[in-house]
Amino acid sequence: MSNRLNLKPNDLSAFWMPFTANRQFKQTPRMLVSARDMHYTTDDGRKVLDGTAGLWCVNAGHCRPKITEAIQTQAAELDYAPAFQMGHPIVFDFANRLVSMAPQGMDHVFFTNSGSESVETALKIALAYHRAKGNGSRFRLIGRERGYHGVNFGGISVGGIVANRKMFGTLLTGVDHMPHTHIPGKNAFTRGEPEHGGDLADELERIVTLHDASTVAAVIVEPVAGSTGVLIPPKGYLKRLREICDKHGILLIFDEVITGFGRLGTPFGADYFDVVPDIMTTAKGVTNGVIPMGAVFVKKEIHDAFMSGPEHLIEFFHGYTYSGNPIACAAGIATLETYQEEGLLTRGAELGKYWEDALHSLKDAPHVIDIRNIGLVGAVELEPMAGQPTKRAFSAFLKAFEKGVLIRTTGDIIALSPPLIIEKGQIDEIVDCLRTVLTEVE
Ligand code: PXG
Repeated sequence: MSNRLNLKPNDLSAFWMPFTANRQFKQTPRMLVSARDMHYTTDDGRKVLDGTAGLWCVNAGHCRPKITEAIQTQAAELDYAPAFQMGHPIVFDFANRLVSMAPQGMDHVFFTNSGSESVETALKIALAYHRAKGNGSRFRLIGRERGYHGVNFGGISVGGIVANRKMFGTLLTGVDHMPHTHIPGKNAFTRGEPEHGGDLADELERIVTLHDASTVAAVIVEPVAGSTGVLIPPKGYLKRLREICDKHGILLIFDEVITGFGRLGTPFGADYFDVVPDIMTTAKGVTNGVIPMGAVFVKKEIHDAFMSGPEHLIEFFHGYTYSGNPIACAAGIATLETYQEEGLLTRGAELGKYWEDALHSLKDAPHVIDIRNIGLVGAVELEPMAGQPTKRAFSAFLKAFEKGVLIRTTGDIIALSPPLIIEKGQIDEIVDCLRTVLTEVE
């Protein structure tokens, strides 16, 4: 049934909305009923330019025919196959295609259904890998302040976003955090990678010394921290993390749920920064956001460490009913083909300079205290209203939506991450809208 037949549900109360101000939303709902390419259409027939690729996932734009058709065909041919002890051809095909585009040496992939599940999977692989190698004392996991790794228990434990952690008890034990790398006093209005803060990677050395390397299993970071408001790693920071991990036999996990699939103008963040992790978590853009899916990439030696013992036994006690779901794989293959045919995984590099100049033209707009950008990601940080943090950015979000542009806010930071098919004129549209909004908000 089309949404159009049921444009205004009478009762919005049953659905408890995720990460949403439920009461505010239900008083003045913002309903999207259809989408195509760069635009959503609202229930009152307005077109809204998508400045956020949905939630950082619709990298090829909306309702792309190839993806839609692949899903329709697959649903009619093989809807579901058991994920455990059975296979179906398309999941092997998709895995092969994914590893062929992955950073060097990452030649195995484990399927999940979301970024959060990819993170749990990666953490479990790291712990189990060390145990399989006879290093069971390596049980500690190191994350970072302001890191976002989804909402499951492992992810919020290594994550560093206070509101996502404080309500949920003791979380995982044996976790520590490196400091975040946001130093606005020195790096405000940086274009691309900031000059200052690369030495913050040495904090990992301090933490490893405190706990002793023999207890540390893995370090997990987002190459560019997205959810917390687009924190771009200072020059040299990720390379230094890699060196310290290598020195101490610690696995390095890149959470590429946002940076994967072209967001930075390279296929993965690992390519952009020329640092290859041991494990890489992805989701979102792997299927253009259309069907829930995640994929965890691992290096051969990690995978191979599990392949021992009697051959009739399960090697890794982990997996999901929907791991490698056929319809998700069909969506994923059509997504990769669309990215390849249209050069979308490197389009961010071509448009990056235009995007950067456009965003930084907002430097003199009211309330702006910092602007950051990399690839096709950007953030405009606002001075919070006295005593009312987040309110100014949320008002900006509401006003921009009224004016026909979808943005995201986190705290008092406006985050932008449009579909990679965006045209220059549409970049101007986003920036012009923001300028007007910033002059109108209190
Ligand atoms: N890791 C990272 C780095 C993420 O950005 C997740 C894991 C979890 O993915 P799932 O699929 O479980 O949601 C994410 C998700 C935002 C925003 O606007 C960011 C995410 C999700 C929704 C909104 O900042 N990132």
